[in-house]
Amino acid sequence: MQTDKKTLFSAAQPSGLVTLGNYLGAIKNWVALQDEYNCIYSIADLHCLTVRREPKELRAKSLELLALYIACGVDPEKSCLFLQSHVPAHAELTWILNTLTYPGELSRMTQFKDKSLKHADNVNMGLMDYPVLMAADILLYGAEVVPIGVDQKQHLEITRDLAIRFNNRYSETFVVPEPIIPKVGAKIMSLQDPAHKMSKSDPNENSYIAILDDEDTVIRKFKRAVTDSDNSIAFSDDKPGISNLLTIYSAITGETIAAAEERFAGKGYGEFKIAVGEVVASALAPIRKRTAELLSDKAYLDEIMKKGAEQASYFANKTLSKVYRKVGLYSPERKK
Ligand code: ATP
Ligand code: LTN
Repeated sequence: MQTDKKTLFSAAQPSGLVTLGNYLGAIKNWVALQDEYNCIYSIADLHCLTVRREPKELRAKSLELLALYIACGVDPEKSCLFLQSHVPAHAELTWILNTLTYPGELSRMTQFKDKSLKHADNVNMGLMDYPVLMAADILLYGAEVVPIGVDQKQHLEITRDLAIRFNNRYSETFVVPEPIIPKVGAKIMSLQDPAHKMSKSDPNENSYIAILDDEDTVIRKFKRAVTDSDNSIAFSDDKPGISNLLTIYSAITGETIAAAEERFAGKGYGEFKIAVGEVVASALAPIRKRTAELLSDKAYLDEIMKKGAEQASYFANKTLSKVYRKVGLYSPERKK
């Protein structure tokens, strides 16, 4: 890792299938930013425990997500890739930050409210504390920028608040991070209900595209996408289904939304949906193939995550020692 560049941190949860929303809102951007920043990308397995998981599945998904990051173009030679649970400093800094966090500010978080409704039988402290662990992730590395989808913006704001609060109470310690939110693709909507974001935890499989879906499945899901009864391919607030498809087309091809509208002017919805399906399917096919290849070489993936955890620990422990000192935790003199 080069230190003359600004540091960037981001993560995703190994919580199930990675969707086209995760790819366009986050991971695609991670790849593009690798040369400009000193990038650290984590697999947020501790965050994942805030809802009930099958332990065996969580383990498998963690490895799969690492393979997927690499298959999407995150280069382990350029960026640091590691599992959050392999660097204990994340949990340790969370404890310190908890002492500066008020329950009221956590219970107001939109994601906490949504997930409490969705998992009403398991509203645990971890679910509420989720943003503090996320703040620890970011602050440990002095990250100046954090590429995320729109849904995580509120968590970045609390991260900034905690950094400023700590700095004010104990003296300048943390960098106050800025979000990077993509212009197109920051909030991909469900294909079945364009009023809601595309989410891997949606029980209706037709509502999302998984990055590992095969070509026929991708095209079939786009053919079934919910649109309006009108027949003009135009981006507008009262046409959320078609607008979402135009956004996906534009984010995948790099063509502007206006150019895409022109390309499909006068064409029917059926033809447009197939065209979107085809560009998405051909963008995802090489990722699917590469993920399978990588997963067949577990030793290679284990090596990458071990090296990543070592690199990450070095920076994280340095920050944590500084924090422990500033808050007044005693440390014995080191012998020379
Ligand atoms: P869940 O849907 O289970 O709550 P998630 O997909 O929101 O999970 P992560 O896997 O941690 O959670 O998200 C990884 C990244 O993908 C985050 O930066 C998030 O903002 C982004 N993201 C998630 N859904 C979308 C979406 N529909 N559109 C754009 N970006 C998204
Ligand atoms: N909560 C995030 C995943 C995440 C994250 C982070 C993102 C965990 N720690 C630090 C950016 C920075 C989500 O996308 N659901």
